[in-house]
Amino acid sequence: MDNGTRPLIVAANRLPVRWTDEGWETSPGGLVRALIPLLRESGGTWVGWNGTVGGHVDPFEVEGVSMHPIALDADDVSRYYEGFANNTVWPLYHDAIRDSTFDGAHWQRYRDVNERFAVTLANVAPNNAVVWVHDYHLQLVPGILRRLRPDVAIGWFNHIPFPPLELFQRLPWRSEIIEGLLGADLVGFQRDLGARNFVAAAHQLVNVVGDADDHWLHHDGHSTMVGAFPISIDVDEFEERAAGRETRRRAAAIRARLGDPEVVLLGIDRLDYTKGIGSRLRAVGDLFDSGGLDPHRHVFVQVATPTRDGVDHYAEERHEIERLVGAINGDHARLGYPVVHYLHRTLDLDELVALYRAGDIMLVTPFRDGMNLVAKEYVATRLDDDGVLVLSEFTGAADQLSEAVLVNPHDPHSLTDGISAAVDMHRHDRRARMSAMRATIHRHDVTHWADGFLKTLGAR
Ligand code: ADQ
Repeated sequence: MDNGTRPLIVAANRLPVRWTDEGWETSPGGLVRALIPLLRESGGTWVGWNGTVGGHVDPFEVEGVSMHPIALDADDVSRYYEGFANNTVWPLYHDAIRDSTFDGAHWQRYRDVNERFAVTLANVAPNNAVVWVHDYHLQLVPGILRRLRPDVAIGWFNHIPFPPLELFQRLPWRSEIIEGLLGADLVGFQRDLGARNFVAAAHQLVNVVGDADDHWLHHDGHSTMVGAFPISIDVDEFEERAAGRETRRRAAAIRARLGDPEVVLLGIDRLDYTKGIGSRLRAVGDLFDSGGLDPHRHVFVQVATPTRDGVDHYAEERHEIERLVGAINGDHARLGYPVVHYLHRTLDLDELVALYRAGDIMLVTPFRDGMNLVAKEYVATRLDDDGVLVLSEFTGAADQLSEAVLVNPHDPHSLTDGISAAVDMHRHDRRARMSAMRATIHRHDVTHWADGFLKTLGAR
C-alpha cells in the first residue's frame, strides 16, 4: 500500500463480523481477509451496520481491528436497505431485469443513512486518513464526507455493475448520486464498462470538465479519477483447502452419494434473480428432454444461499426455481436418483470447496454480475487443471477468464450449446483452458486488487 503511514478507514454497509458463542468473529470472505491485515497494520477502523435492528452497540475490537457500528432501526432497514439499496439500485444497476421502485421516502432515508455514515467517518478518521467506501449502499458518502473532512483521501469501489446512461437516467435522483460519487478522489469499478458508463453519465448529468474518454473528471473545484479494479479471491486459501486430504475425501463422498455419475454439473449462487438460476435450470431440463444429458450419466447440483427474503422479487424467484426443480425431477428422476439436487442453504467453506472439487462442470450464468467470485473460486480449486467453467458473458469475470465456455444466458440455445460443449469437451482442451485460467487468477488475487486500488488512491 503506497499511502505511507496514512491510517486506513473502511466503510461498508455491513461490518465484517458475526456473533458466535465465543463473541464477535470476522465473517469469512476474501474481501475481509484482504482488508483486515491492512486495517490492523495501520491501526484502522471499519465502519458499518452490525446486522441487528434497533439499539446502540458501542465500538469494539476484533482481531486487532476497531469496529465502529452504525445503528439502523426497522424503518432504516425497510427504506434505506431493502427499499432504496435492494429494490431501487440493485435491479436498475443489473440491467433493469426487474422493475425498480422509485419511492421518495426510501430515497430520503437513503440520504439520511448515508449522512449518518459520513458523519461517523468524519469523527473516526484521523488527520490525513485514507477512507475506502464500498458499494452501492453508500453512494452519497464521498460527497458528504468531502465537505466535512477535506483533508482525507476518499476512494469508492462499486462491487456491482454501473449501468449505461439510458438506464441510469431513469433514477429521479441521478444527478445527486453522480455528485455524491464525485466527492471521491478515486471511483473504482469491476470492469472498464462500468467506468465508461459512469464517465458518460457524469458528462451528461452534471457539469463536469474532462474528456469523455479521459478517466479524470473535474467538478466543483475537485478532481476524481475513475478506473477499473477487478476484484478477486484469496487464491492461496482456496488452493490450500482444496489440497487437503479431508477435502478430497469429502469430494469423493459427495460423488458417491450422487450415485457416482459420469459428470457432475454444479451451480452455486446466492438465490438472486440476477444469477440466472431459472434459465440455467430450463437449459438443463431441455437437455434432459432432448437426450443431450442422460439421467443415468449426468447429475446437476444447485446450491442457492437464502438472501434478501424481505424483498418480493426474491420470494418469486425462489418459487420459480423450486417449481423448475420439481418439474425436471418429475420428468427424469428414477426412484432414489434425482437428476437435479437442490439445496437452499449456506454451506461452510470446507463443504463448498469439496463441492467445487466434486463438480466436473461449473455453471455460472448470471444475466449481469459485477464480477462473480464463484467462477474464480471454482478455478482456484481445480488443482489437477481439469473441469470446465461455463460462464456468462455478462459477468466481470468473463473479461479475465476468457478461456471459459462463454455463453449468453438470455439465449436458451447458447446455454444448451455451452453446456453440451462442456460435457463433450476433450480432456486436452479442458486442461489447456483451466491451466490458463488458473494462471490468470494467480496473477490477480484479492491482495493484488486491494493494493492496486489503494496505491492508485494513495499516490495522488
Ligand atoms: P455476490 O452477488 O454475493 O457479490 P459472488 O461474487 O458470486 O456474488 O460472491 C458470492 C460469494 O458467496 C462467494 O464467495 C461464494 O463462495 C459464496 N456463496 C455463494 N453461495 C454459497 C452457498 N450456498 N454457501 C456458501 N457460500 C456461498 C457481489 C457482486 C459480485 C461481486 C462480489 C465481490 O454481486 O458481482 O463479485 O460482490 O465484489
